[in-house]
Amino acid sequence: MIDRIEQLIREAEEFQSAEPESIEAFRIRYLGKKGILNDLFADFKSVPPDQKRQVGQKINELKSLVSKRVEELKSVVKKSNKEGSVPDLTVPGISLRSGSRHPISIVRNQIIDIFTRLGFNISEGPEIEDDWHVFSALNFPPEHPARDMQDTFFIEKDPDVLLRTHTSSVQVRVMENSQPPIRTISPGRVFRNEAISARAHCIFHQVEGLYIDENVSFADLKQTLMYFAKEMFGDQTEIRFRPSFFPFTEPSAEMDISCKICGGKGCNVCKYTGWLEILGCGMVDPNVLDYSNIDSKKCTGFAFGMGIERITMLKYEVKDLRLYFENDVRFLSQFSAAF
Ligand code: 2NM
Repeated sequence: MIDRIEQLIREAEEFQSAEPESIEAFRIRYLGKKGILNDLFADFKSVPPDQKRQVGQKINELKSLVSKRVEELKSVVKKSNKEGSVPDLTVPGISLRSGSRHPISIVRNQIIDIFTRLGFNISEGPEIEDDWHVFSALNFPPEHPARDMQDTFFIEKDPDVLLRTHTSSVQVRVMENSQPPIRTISPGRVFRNEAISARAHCIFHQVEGLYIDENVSFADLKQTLMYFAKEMFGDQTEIRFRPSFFPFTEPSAEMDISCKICGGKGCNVCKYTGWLEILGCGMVDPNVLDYSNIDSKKCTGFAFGMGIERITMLKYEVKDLRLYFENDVRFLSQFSAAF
């Protein structure tokens, strides 16, 4: 019997496993109800009394060895499980879908980038304005139709509180608060009381520009806006000016670019004219300078204004203004996250 127990002790010592199932099978084989140790304890009854002490010691030795071995093996498994929970860095990652920038933001940033390269700074001002900054200081006569309830959102009449209809109001504030040389652009939201359609919206975005110094000429205006057109729409872009009228500029003009869709040959985007209107501009009316305490005898200036929605429509061939405001991801995700 001693030999048999010693054989079992060697076997138990040599037992190796990292599998929880086979460690448990090992435990049951020795320590289970019908296990080896219970059999040995049963056989122990028939051991002659003079050997009982020695055999008993050997059985206990086996029992504690098996228990110790089971605990040892289990703790190795536990530890390696913990190591197994460290992520496998070779597994391909789940890629995060990055958002995209709104096309109006992309184009606004491009316009800002082009004019800051020419030395223009950026000015901002309130969306909620008063009559002075939106109309009177810009040389709008008292009965001008733009002052009509039909065109302008009035919040209060007396004192007058209204939503700006153009960002020229920001430039009035710049002129009031600084002296030439002034070179500034003012991007921002503007509001007009219009029925919403594919071509009109009551909220849209503008960038207006203003350059005031001694001897600023219409040639400076043309050169600046030609640079802008070529940077924005490509080196092949041509420009032309048509006479126009604005209360705040004299002379005033509208600038067209050669149609970049058909290259000037004529298509339905340019309505077969080969030209696309992109902005209004002109020499700042001396009255406007004087109203804001800039000496119109010493300084001249040019100004321009453009709708970002329109530039974006031409650049990306967006056919309906309403897409800019609906935030439909099928539209938005077509634009990149860059810029
Ligand atoms: C335009 C067209 C022409 C303009 C004028 C001014 C200011 F404040 F200097 F008088 N800012 N922007 C201007 C001139 C805007 O938008 C079509």
